[in-house]
Amino acid sequence: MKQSSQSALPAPLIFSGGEPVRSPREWREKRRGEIRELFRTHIYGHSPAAGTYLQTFKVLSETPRALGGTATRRQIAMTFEGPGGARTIGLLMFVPERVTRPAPVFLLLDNRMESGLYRDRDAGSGFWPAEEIVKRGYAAAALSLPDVSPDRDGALQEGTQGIFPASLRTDDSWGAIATWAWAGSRALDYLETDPDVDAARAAVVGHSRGGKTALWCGAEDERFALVVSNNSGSTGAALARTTRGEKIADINQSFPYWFCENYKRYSGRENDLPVDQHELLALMAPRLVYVSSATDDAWADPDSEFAACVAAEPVFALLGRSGVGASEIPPPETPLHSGSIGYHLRTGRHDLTPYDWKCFMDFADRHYPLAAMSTLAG
Ligand code: GTR
Repeated sequence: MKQSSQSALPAPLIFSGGEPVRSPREWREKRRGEIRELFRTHIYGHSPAAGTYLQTFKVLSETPRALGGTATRRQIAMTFEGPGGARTIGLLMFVPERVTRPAPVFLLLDNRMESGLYRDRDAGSGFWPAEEIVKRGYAAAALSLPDVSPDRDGALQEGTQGIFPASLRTDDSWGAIATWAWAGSRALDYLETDPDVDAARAAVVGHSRGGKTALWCGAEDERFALVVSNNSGSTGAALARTTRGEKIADINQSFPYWFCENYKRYSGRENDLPVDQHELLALMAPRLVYVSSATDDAWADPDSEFAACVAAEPVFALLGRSGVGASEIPPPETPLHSGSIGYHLRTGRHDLTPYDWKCFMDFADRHYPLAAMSTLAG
């Protein structure tokens, strides 16, 4: 494995054969695929290719004047069929009512089932502040991850993976995180068909295990314009080699079903991994990526999350984008929003809060081309 000169991290701009990546084209056409394949084989697993299953979408309900009259609530059933059977997943969304153009969308990969609070009524949730999102002219969509695949060991076949026979699984097959991420892409398939949504301005957001999922979703699916990882930590934004929080051995021990079987080989052997997490962030380039940390979240290790942002910068630079724009972690409540890698550190514990959402939307407002933004009427 090639190491970069300043650190022990694998170098994203050196091919596995040792040659440097010399142009944006070499990155796009060869190196990006090489790195993504390493992540698939050693960490997250391979997800099924399009064409190996059928999918259908059905709008189940449409409720105007929701969220205090500001939004239409829409519930969609996404059904998938494969050789092992069929599974249906619900997608919940609110689209702003008073818009003159399709709205850009924030899709939350909801690991806490908080979005369910809004299924039939206007509830309030700091974790998914749908009212605030809509107020700012964005559509708010959410997928409940346990509905996609239960968050417990031994249950992959109960979830969406059950559309394929278990006998097809290999050591580099998708784990729960990749299954959740795959469902995020299927939600985007639906959103592309929704006339109220500007799917070219779609952000995927997740917290913690959902943040790891959002990153993998954005790495696999280049249609997402913005990828947001909140407090994602180990096997999310935090560098495996430097983290002082959760290690690969810890995560494989507690959550043996999240990643592919091959990942277990790296428990206690971080330095043998052919990639590190800055390269996952680099897979988003030249799109927008956002990492957020919290001061009391030592298990996710803010320093290693920030260091991954810095180490991803050379790839963004090669593609003509600026990165996070600082080499030291900023003080709390001082978001870094100038480049294509956004970052903030929030005071407080491991959580997804209205402050975090405000930062994500500020970042999107700043970087999405103005012409593409929906405009609130009246
Ligand atoms: C922890 C786990 C972390 C993180 C967190 C969460 O128990 O060790 O990797 O994913 O759960 O999802 O809240």
